[in-house]
Amino acid sequence: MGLQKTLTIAGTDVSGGAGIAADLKTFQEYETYGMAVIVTTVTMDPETWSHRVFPTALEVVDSQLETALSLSPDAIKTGMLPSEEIIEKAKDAFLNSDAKAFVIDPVMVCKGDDEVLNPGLVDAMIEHLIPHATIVTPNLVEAGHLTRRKTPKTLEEVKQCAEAITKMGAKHVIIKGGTGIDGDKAVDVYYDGEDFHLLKSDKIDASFNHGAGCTFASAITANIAKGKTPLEAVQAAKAFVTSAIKNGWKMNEHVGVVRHGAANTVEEVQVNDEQI
Ligand code: PXL
Repeated sequence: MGLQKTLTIAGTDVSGGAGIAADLKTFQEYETYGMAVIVTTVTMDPETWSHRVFPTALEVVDSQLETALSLSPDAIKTGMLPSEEIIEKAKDAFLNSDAKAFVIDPVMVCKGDDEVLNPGLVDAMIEHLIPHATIVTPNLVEAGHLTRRKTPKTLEEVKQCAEAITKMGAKHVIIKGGTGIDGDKAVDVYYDGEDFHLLKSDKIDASFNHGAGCTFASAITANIAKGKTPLEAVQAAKAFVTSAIKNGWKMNEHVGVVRHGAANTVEEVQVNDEQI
């Protein structure tokens, strides 16, 4: 029997924690058939771990997309898209496919940094990606940039960002509050244009969490490809990524990565869903 086909259009993080590697590892954990279009290559200086970002030549992006679309992906996810042209190409790929979901992880900053590298990218995401998104998965900083507000800090501010993002055309949004919203739980806020759900898990040590965002969005993609609703998909994905973070490990003196498949191999964690 064939498998559901999940396509990521994203960057490759050579260290294997985030980006394409995280996506394919996660797709495999769910036994979907992972495929990849590499639009960026990110390398790290071995001494300082500062990142270098190399966009893929447009001709090479086009050729990869042509191949990927010929294989009829069931769900498409985007990650680090390095230019406005490539953002438009990702949109066209989805619109020219029969994929049932377009999952947008609006990667715009490197971890811990709240300066957007290229402000034009945010405009292009708003124009080309958000209106077609089945679900968008911003963290707090990205939610602020997408809605042209300051980074949301309270639950009320996060809810306002979620409403604004659905008004921009996204069908669903999950804002990853994580440990950044006051309270004793790690809270992510899901909104479908009508109802809010607070997905809560225990706050855990997140020292080794490189790759968490990519893992979460690709887990959502795999779950939707396999027939779950977006809400069921985020519930499953939050449990999956929380286990991955809890079991993260130190790779070197600069970075600690999530253990992508920990939910299947080490332990399951509990997520509570509260509709408000
Ligand atoms: O975590 C964001 C991210 C996404 N994609 C790639 C990355 C990173 C962070 O380093 O390298 C390719």
